[in-house]
Amino acid sequence: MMKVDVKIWAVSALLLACSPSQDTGTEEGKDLGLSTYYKDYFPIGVAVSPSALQGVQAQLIKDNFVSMTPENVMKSGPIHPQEEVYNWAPADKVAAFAKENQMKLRGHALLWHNQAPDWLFVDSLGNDVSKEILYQRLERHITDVVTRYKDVIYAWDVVNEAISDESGQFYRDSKWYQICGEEFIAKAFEYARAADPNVQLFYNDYEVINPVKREKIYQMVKGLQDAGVPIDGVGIQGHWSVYEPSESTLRATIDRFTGMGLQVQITELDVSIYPKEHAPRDKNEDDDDTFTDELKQKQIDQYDMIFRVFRENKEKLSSVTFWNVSDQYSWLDFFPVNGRKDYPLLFDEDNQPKEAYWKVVGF
Ligand code: 9MR
Repeated sequence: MMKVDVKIWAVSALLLACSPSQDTGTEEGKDLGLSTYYKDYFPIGVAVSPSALQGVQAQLIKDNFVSMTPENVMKSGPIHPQEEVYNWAPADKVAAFAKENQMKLRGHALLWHNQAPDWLFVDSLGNDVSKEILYQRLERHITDVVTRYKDVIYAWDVVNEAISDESGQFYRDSKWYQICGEEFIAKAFEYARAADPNVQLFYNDYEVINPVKREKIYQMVKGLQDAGVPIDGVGIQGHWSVYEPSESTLRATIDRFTGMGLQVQITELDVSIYPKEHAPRDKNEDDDDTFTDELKQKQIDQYDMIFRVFRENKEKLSSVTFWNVSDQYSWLDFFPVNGRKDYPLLFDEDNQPKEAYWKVVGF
């Protein structure tokens, strides 16, 4: 008898937990977890460091997210610091957590101008290597990293941020571009496809809401597709603010990349409480980092709009990922203004859901 009761209770609890339409579902204190509310829309992920995978944040991650992206540990500098040295342990930890908890994992990032190791670009005398040598190194790096996580990673950011922010310049003037020209982009996708025929391959960038940069990204991606380069999707990072984007700009941004036959994902979402700046600078006396009621309301409204647009575009978006877990720590505490606290996420400094969270799940 006892056993039957327990079973009935467990089944009802499961039904309750899986149903976003329960009218009590969005009341504070009866939280189903962010991803459960969105289970009929798109998977929701979060960028993590290995240190977030224990204690309070680990629980928060398990309760709210069904996907993860390693914030730093799979980038080429951290994971491949010297030509013959791989630092697998931190990345393995993220991969193991994903497997243990049946979470999806996005790989980030195989080729980036930032956080790339110095050895990659120079010979033993410190001179730039030829493009042939750079391609050999890139192929080995991509093959080794993609192969190691083949069993758990479903999508890779293959090339990150190759387009310039300057309106008069198409490609970013990176070490990759200086040595190889634009061809390195196609090569990276080809090496990744050869290492894993099944993984989804993405181009990922920020400031896609800027119409000039967006058009350059579109043209580049279209060019890759037309040339038969194995690209499966575009990652719109989404480092936004309470002041941008507007609803019409957000819609235009998503729409530009749909209809290409590619996946579109929001890969690095956060909503800063400050006007957006892209260059690092020192903190000055005008930098007030009080999270005022007015800013809280602006952030609630902005998150509300963003997720409404995402929901309306659920057929076009295959995933939405937040960049960091909670306001306890975010990369925006150090950038662009070092030491200026930001509050960009849906969970507060104590890892509790903010009002913006309740707004996002209360549809
Ligand atoms: O969040 C990352 C931060 O911890 C690193 O210090 C920084 C290095 O530049 O990279 C941050 O992540 C970036 C991501 O890899 C690519 N898009 C922009 C992200 C924020 O800068």
